[in-house]
Amino acid sequence: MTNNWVDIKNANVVLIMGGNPAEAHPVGFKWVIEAKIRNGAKVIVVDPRFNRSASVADIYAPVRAGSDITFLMGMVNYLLTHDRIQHEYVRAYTNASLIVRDDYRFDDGLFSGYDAKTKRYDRSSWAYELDAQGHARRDLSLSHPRCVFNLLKQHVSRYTPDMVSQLCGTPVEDFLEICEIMASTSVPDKTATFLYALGWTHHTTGAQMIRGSGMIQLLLGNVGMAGGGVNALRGHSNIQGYTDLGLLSQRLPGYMNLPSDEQHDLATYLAQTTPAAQLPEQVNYYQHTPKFFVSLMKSLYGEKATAANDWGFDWLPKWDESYDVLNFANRMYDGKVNGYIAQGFNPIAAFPDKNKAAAALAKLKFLVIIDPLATETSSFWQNHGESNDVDPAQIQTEVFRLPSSCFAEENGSIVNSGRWLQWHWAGAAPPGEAWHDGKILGHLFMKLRELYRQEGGACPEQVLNMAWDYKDPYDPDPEEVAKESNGYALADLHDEQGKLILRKGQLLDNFGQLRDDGSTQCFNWVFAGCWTEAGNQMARRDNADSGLGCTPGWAWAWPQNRRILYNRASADPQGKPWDPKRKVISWDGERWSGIDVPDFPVTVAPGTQTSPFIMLPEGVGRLFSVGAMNDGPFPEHYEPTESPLASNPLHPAVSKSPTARLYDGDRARMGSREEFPHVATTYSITELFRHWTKHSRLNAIVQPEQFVEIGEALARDKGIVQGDLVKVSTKRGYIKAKAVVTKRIRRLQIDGQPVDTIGIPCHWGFEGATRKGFLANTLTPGVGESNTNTPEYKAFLVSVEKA
Ligand SMILES: Nc1nc2c(c(=O)[nH]1)N[C@H]1C(S)=C(S)[C@@H](COP(=O)(O)OP(=O)(O)OC[C@H]3O[C@@H](n4cnc5c(=O)[nH]c(N)nc54)[C@H](O)[C@@H]3O)O[C@H]1N2
Ligand SMILES: Nc1nc2c(c(=O)[nH]1)N[C@H]1C(S)=C(S)[C@@H](COP(=O)(O)OP(=O)(O)OC[C@H]3O[C@@H](n4cnc5c(=O)[nH]c(N)nc54)[C@H](O)[C@@H]3O)O[C@H]1N2
Ligand SMILES: [Mo]
Repeated sequence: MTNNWVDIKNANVVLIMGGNPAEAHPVGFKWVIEAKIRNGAKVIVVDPRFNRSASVADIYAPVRAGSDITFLMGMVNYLLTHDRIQHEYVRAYTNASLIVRDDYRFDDGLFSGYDAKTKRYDRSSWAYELDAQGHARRDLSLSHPRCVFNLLKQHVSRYTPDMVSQLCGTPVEDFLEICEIMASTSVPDKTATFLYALGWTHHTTGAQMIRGSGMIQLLLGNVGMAGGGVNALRGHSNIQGYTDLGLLSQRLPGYMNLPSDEQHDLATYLAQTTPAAQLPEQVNYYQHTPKFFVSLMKSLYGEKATAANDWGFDWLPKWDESYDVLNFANRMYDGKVNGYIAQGFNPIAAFPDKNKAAAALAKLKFLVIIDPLATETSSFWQNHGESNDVDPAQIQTEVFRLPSSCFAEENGSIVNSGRWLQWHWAGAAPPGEAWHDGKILGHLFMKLRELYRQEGGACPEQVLNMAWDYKDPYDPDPEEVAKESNGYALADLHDEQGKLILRKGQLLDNFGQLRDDGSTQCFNWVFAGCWTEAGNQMARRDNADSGLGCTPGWAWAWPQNRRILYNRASADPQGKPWDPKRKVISWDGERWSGIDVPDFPVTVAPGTQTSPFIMLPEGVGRLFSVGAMNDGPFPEHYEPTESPLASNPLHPAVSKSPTARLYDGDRARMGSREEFPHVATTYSITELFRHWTKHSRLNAIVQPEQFVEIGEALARDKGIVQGDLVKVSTKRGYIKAKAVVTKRIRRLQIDGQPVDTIGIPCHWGFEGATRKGFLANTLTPGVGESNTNTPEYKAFLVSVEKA
């Protein structure tokens, strides 16, 4: 989230699209209701289903699963053609005025630089035209034909209301009404917030859907404002922490990139990851990257990391490709993986294409499950009839189950969607033989290190040189680990005037104290400040409101306890709040201050070149993305990999995402619209959490049995009535479940043909206290989003019949 849960109450408009918070975030959803009650906010839901969020919304509009870019670019087109944008904000705070290179093109569905062989773009033309000093050229009058503003106008001109209706199935009147309500927030004293989650991320074009909402918010002047922003509703209670800590395969903690295969030395890596300012006098925060990185290396390798050995740079793994779930399932399937450790993860239930996943697990030599429960993955080798029809005699994988505790049985911090690190305390001791995860990992690490020490082997340095100086190395304490994330001074630290700011061994106060000379260590620079000499900031529980529901004494938010990101943009270029009633920070002639921690150097005065987005080298929000996206500088609608249309009417020759990752083996597992005519989408329900609360009897009582949702029109055509057992099939397999026949899913007219949607909640399986069922992911396709490789769980083709 750019903002936070409580701040939703400040919005005038709440647009929920690609998420269903009433169902999946029922506690946080109360702030949507607060916005309605206190502010008279309009709540809008755009979803393939009239879901539980829609049931309390002011406006609901249907959309075909996987078509949201059309809707969003249609909205951009509306805002531009009706001149409903926040002009001053757009001119000063976005890259609308920056001029793009003259070899940039978009023709017939492809941006310039496409290589059909590698399915990759050479992105060099998606860049600004530079002057002799290396700064981007700019036309603040927005009249240059190649300034971002005019390129954007041209790009979205195809997304007319009729095109939106044709591709999304949304009635034109509904679309226009929603555009008009959103446009009402283009004035400085109104804001809209976007709430989204998996309904956007689970598509081959998912990242561009999210970008689309960011572009709309920039045009409306809603980024940095209270009640504004782009707000991702995160998943598992600590999934935000997971991303912060860099657990994605290509990342390091604090959103730094793992060095790539080509970045052979520290100097090359740092030169390529530390951006130079692209506008004159621009504040550029990422110039500090070397301090973040060297402090991380000191945290990883301690005294072994020295200037002479590039702080242990060679010991870091180098990134060659994305080791995401699709890649890993494929590697296992191809017999390239010996062992797999699933800790707090149920891959056979969570991966797409379960039948392939099961075959992949069967090729492992060993599989380790670290989990408090018996998961489908731990029993993947057992025959469970139709839902897992395998022959145990043919499966040689040795499965080890290490019973772990559950989060409620340990101390630790959890990062919520609003980036708040909240400390929690164990409610009970783990039962039976269960160990804390840290203790299991500590034991594994110590044993591995012993083996490396005794036997050598490939690259022993990485394990032998790792700093592991916990009081009990077999069972690191959560408090020690949290302090390590915050970081320490490794020598007395002085400021520029020579004044002592920290003594050797003291905890850091903030990431401004980090050094690139080895005198600080910090595992995760964005967490610096969470546990200082003043104590555990995450354990604070002071609910005092500094204004607009901001509670700086409650827990601790990264970065620097800031509650609204980009809050410099809540004030105009002179530093005056756009909306006096919604003042977040302002310039008082000497300093920036306000209800929140300013995200701008507090003594740097407003000026034309000091733009608010200091984490970008150009300092302005990107309507045109330079160099960050794999699939285009502007969002473009491509059909899902399995699409109900013969072709994409926008550009029939390039119907589907040209950059989505699809392995050859998976291509053969894709179905056709002739054989599988209906669109399916998968989702969650309140009563069950993923695949684990089905083990709890109370949850099992309220949702005892697997079901799928089918609209009345299709049910009538197929002779299906409420409660019938139906079989839903894709090219990859089938499930059987009870039919819920509902008005809440409409038949849509798409490109002149009727399209029906089938809703598939995904919680049941062959373990647990509910009735046994099928894994919903038996149906889903193994194709990855162009930037993140997230599978396309939310739009694929099925057929349905009475079982
Ligand atoms: N009770 C409960 N709460 C949970 C979870 C749970 O399993 N149970 N899971 C947690 C986790 S891990 C996560 S990641 C979050 C997920 O939170 P959400 O993303 O909110 O949950 P989903 O139900 O997966 O999907 C949200 C909505 O997206 C819609 N949708 C599907 N396809 C599209 C599309 O193409 N366009 C649009 N606009 N909408 C679409 C679905 O109909 C659904 O209403 O929830 C978390 N909270
Ligand atoms: N078709 C389809 N597929 C999806 C999705 C979808 O919407 N549709 N959503 C995707 C998303 S967003 C997600 S997040 C994944 C979820 O995929 P998983 O993360 O595999 O799902 P969970 O069932 O939550 O599994 C988590 C496991 O962690 C265990 N656990 C709980 N607490 C602890 C603990 O403290 N320590 C340890 N070691 N284990 C613990 C639980 O018992 C459970 O078995 O599924 C993805 N797959
Ligand atoms: Mo998730």
